Amino acid sequence: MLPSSLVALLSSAAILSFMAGPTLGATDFIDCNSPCNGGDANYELTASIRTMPMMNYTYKGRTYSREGDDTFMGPTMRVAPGQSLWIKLRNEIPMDLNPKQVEIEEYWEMLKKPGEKIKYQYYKEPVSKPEYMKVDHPNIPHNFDATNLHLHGLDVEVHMFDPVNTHNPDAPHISIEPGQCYCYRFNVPHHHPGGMYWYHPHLHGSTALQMWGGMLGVFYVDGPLEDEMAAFGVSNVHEFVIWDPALRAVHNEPSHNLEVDRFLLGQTTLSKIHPFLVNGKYNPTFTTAAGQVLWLRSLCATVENENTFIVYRQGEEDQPWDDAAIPFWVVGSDGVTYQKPQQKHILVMAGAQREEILLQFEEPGTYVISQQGIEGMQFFDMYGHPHNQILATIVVHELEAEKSSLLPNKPITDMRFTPGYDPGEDIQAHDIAKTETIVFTMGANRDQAPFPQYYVNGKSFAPDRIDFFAHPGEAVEYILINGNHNVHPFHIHVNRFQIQEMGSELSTETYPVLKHVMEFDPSVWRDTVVVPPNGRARIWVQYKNYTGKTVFHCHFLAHEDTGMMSTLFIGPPDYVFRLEENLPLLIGVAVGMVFAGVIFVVMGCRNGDQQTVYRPVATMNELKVKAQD
Ligand SMILES: [Cu+2]
Repeated sequence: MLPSSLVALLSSAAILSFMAGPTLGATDFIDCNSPCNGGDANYELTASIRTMPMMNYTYKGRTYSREGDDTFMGPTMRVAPGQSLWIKLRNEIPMDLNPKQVEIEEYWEMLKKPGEKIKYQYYKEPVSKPEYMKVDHPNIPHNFDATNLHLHGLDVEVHMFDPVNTHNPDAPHISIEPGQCYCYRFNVPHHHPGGMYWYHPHLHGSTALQMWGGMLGVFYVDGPLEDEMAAFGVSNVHEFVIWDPALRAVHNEPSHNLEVDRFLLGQTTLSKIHPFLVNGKYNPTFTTAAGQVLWLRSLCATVENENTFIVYRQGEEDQPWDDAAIPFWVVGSDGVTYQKPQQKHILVMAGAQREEILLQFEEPGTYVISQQGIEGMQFFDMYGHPHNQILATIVVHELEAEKSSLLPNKPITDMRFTPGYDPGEDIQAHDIAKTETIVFTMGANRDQAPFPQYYVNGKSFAPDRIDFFAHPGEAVEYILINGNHNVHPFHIHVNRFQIQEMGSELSTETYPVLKHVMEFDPSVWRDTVVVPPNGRARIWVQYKNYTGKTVFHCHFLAHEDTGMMSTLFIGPPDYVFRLEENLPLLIGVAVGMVFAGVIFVVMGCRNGDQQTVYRPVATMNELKVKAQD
């Protein structure tokens, strides 16, 4: 009896330990009093809610800025290639504030009545009761007071899921609740290109809300560009951070309070005003001298809008850009420096893209940087979204004779820079391990929440489902398809790509700016690309050193929060025992073991019977009878 009960005990212990799942890996949550400063570079960020004046509004939103700061932006961070970087993120956003998660009844009420908010009355009919709505809970905006951190464009450890660098395919989002602290530890590789990057929160459900509040900051990786610019005599350098906060007049008072906004309900709230601000100001002024080079390190940190960058002499901004725009030079994109400056007369930028821009004016005067011509391709193109607007003004003074030291020591066209990527690293066709298709589409079904719906390959985001796999060292071709009439900027974490092709079914005659949306140089490395409306982009991603569970998504953050994101696993995932997947096998094993145990016991009993009941005569007689037959 002892061996069979021992077997049963051992097998049930094994089953129980399987059922408990993987032992929880260490996480990087820390006690807020504990230090997080063991890196070569150490930073501390605090998320909180602050009120500050902006334009004619009193603005209240979630921010990394601190008491006394006159900007919504967080502190600038900097690291050198090869350094370790530790960031302590503290969440001081008060718990349980508004906005509450949108109730299903509110969606239902809104969707019943097509009108100014809902253009899409010709899609699936609404249902007769809110309880009949099809609800996709993970993709309804939520988690407003929790947060986390994304280092956008950096080639560092995966850090969307807990802990940093996780290889557990079931790992949950890093979600830092009010009052909690997290210690992010990164290793910036020696080969990392030096340039302009940025950081922002990335918790599914609250990314757009927190970015509308101003949770963003600039991040630099040291590189040769700054010294090389200084050597050319380029010293008039400014950041140019474009941002589209959601402002809303409340009770005719020029104030805005994100806390009372019913976040993203329908995503088409007409009461919102979305101006473009530059460095947190409406139409700020930059100054330079004739002949001097003005270096604008630009970041398009918009939540859900693209914009153009066109330079005009003031008063000429109504002229076609092909005739009247003043050319400028771009010397780097998305943190990667070019070897040679490229001349442009218009740039179309979408959320997350960075461009290193050099401007040089021959004549004194006043100039403007204009955003225009995007109507028809902006998200929904609804009233309330930014249309034509002056982003900034540039005043160019006469160069005084004694100030010739302000001039560069060579023409911009002759400047050469150390490229962020060696030209020998360009991806070749024979490097491509596989081709995959990624389709961005929207749904506008009035029987579903959230509304509208956002999909990648027909599916909304599911954090526990792994959608794509890749391996370090391999290059993968992705064919990005945009099935919608508005743009979706594609961003992939950890690794960069080169664009091979872009196209659209729309007419560049009807949408002249589309020609510039589709302008690309296959040698340029990017981490974000605008997938043209009703169009496509074919890209080659080079997977490098870091592995684990991460994501790619649309960088219109409201789209991402409502489903337009996919999980991506780089390298082999850790084995994780999933009870629901393995239950049939487990039941089979358990039943088999019980059966084996029963047989063992029965056999044991029968052996025991033979020992106690001795019937030699009967048995022998039976055998004799058979032998005689
Ligand atoms: Cu999108």
